[in-house]
Amino acid sequence: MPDIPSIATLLRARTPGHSLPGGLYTRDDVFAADIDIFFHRHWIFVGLECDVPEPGDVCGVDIGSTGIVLVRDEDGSVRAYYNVCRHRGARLVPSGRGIVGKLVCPYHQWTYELDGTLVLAPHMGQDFDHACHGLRPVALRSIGGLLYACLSDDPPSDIDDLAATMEPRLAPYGLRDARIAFEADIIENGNWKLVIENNRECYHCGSNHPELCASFIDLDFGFDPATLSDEDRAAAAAHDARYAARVAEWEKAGYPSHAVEHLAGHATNFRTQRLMMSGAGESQTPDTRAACRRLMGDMTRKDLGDVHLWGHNCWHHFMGDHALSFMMIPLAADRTLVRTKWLVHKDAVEGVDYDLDTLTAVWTATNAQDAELVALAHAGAGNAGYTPGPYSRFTERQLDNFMTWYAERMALHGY
Ligand code: 3BY
Ligand code: FES
Ligand code: FE
Repeated sequence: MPDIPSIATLLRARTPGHSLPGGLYTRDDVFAADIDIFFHRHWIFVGLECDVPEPGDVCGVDIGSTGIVLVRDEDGSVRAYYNVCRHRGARLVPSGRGIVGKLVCPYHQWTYELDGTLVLAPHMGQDFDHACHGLRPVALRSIGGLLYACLSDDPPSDIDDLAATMEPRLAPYGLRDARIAFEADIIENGNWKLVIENNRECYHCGSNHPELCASFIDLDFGFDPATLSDEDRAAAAAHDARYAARVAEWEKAGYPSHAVEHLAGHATNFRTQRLMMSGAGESQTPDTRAACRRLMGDMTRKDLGDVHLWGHNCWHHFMGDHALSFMMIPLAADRTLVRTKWLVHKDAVEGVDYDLDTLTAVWTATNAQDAELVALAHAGAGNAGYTPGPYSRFTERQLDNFMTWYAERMALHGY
């Protein structure tokens, strides 16, 4: 029986510019380390302010075995607590959205205010100290209406950089006043890092995503410039010039658009950029035109492209008429939850301002296609014949950037 290499050995065996040694995608001990480091010690995207729009709205979110509950309190602030009762630790609320007056534990009815204070604990005696048994808070930040939580007692401080970059970019989209028009959960049969890899390239788009390709333009020009004909090189240069002109025009109009990347060297992984879209350029819909007549927030224009934001467990698209928010939570080494929310202005009315099928068509199809691709990649990573393969320097450089960040964070946490 050969020795099983340690996680650190697998990480050291990684060849930059290549996919990971298979065990880093498939092994249970790596999954446990990933959850501990990337989901319990880093800021992760957990939901939206519009998941809990009114005081008394709650939303349970499970991150591995650790559940949290998002709560809109009486003052209108969103708070997060561990979803665990301070009596004997029963889970307080089920996962998903609900409405409560107070948070009442189903087991022995300990009762908490929305601000987490314990107000009722029957039969605990005169000398029982309620004040010492409030719900345990979880660090939470709302960035333009996107909720990020960190389960560590010492959350990375560079969440401030994400906030400084995204608050002005998101403000016109009014996410705090948006409504979730539709939500879909998919459990993908693959490791979370394969979900990330799949999301950070569009090498696979042309052959797999006919619906998305109507509007989506790849971030990275997918060709080696050295192999291009003069004609194609001129077309690529014209594309770059058109994009640069759009960015300049958007920025002059007050809409930040240039790329900002915080990858290796940062704790909080993010990348944002305002992207052009193809066709009519308005929205990720089958005909590339706005699906919703009522625009998001204060938006008055439909030609402001797509503000794209990635984190290590999320990706989002903010467009004039609607927004898409994807949260990714690993369930096991080979299973990952991808939760998609389609957002519209809170006053937009289904059937009047938008047709739900038109709104959701592109990403319903794209998610299903991506789930199949991730399952294929995971199946291959567990094959005895698997060896790490080369990322394209032209279309897959973001995969290498992600894995460099991943390996760096693992090393900083002792691997
Ligand atoms: O991040 C996204 O949403 C896009 C779509 C397909 C691949 N990816 C770059
Ligand atoms: Fe919650 Fe007993 S465990 S009241
Ligand atoms: Fe895809």
